Amino acid sequence: MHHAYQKIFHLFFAFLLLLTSPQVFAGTTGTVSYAPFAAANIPTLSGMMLIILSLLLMLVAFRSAKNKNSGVNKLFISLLGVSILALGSGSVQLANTLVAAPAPELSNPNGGDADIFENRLNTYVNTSGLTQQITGVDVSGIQCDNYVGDGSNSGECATGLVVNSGVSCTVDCTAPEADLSITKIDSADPIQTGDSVTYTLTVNNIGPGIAENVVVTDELRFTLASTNGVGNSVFVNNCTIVPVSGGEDISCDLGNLTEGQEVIIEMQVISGNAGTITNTVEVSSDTVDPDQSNNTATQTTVVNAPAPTTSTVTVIKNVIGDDADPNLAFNFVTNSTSSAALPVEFYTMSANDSPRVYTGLPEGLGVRLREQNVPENYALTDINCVSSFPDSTLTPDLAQGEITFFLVAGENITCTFTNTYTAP
Ligand SMILES: [Ca+2]
Ligand SMILES: [Ca+2]
Repeated sequence: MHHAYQKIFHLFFAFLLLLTSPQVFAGTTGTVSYAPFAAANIPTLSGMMLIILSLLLMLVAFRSAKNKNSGVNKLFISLLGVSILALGSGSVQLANTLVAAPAPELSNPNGGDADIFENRLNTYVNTSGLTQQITGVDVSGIQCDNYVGDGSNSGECATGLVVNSGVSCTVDCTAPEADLSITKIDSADPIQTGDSVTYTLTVNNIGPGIAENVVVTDELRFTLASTNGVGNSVFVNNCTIVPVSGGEDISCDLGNLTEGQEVIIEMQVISGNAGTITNTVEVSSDTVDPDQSNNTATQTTVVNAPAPTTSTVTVIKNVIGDDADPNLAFNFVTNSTSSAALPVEFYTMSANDSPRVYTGLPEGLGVRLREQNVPENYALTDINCVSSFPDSTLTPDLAQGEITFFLVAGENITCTFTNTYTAP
């Protein structure tokens, strides 16, 4: 199929690219801070929450002492509040004051900091032998869009998370995926041979991440007639012709595309012959694309041959009957409303003769085909005319042995005159 296209089409491509510069990120690391956890029975409260709670409890204890003078309850509530205040304050202080050497694990029993690295799933195993609590996670200086940090993600190292000995938490800084898409539309369909059609390719990064090293490939080898077909190609910006087995492709290096970034490529095609242009483009990048279904686009464009403006008339001689002589000549006369286009012609035809063909006849020409002086025992029994245009009215006059009609532009009419042999 593709070879057929190669024979049919001669294409001319011109590309226009709209690009912006790629985005660059710094490559520093972040930090997970942790500290020993002293109250495993209250695992879900953050340090600040513990302070607030302890202050409330102390307020309750104060009012209880003032209003009810209930010694036992006052003492109990006051002690509880102070103990929680101490715990909460300790947690906050540990986060601010304890600085340990960066470690890939939560290995220091006294707490510390662990590095967070870009482009990986950072996993922190608590090997300290004690229960630890995450006191802070800093990803402000690194590319880590996958990290949520609000405690809603199970297993994520979030501030306040209690990590039991031997258990791990994670900070997901894997590179985000980027869903690239490409579409291709044609400016006209169908077109005529010699016409041009402009294909518009639209590349879009749906995101969420940056698509790195985006390349658009047009498998021109399946579309073009030959290498001569791209001899006159003009490419702007980053599109180049790439020799491949079986022909040439087009490759466009678009660099990095940020989320939402769109690139328009315009491709002009000039058809050579009738048929159908089928062309496929593909977009790819170094970044993981979760949806490959929108990475290719195929467009077809029908190319019609220009409608003929002149007409053709064909006369066929047919003779039937058991004893009919296929070599017997019958007399014909053809004339028209324009002697220049179709002068009066007298001629003979037998059933063995090739059809008589008149070509290049102009639109509106009136034509008369007539069989006359029919030989004895060969009655003219049918005049059957067929037009290439179904709407044409063709009414023979069998008694007169003739048919007249006016030609429509591009019309082809074939008339068969049938004589039937009748034995004497
Ligand atoms: Ca995609
Ligand atoms: Ca189309």
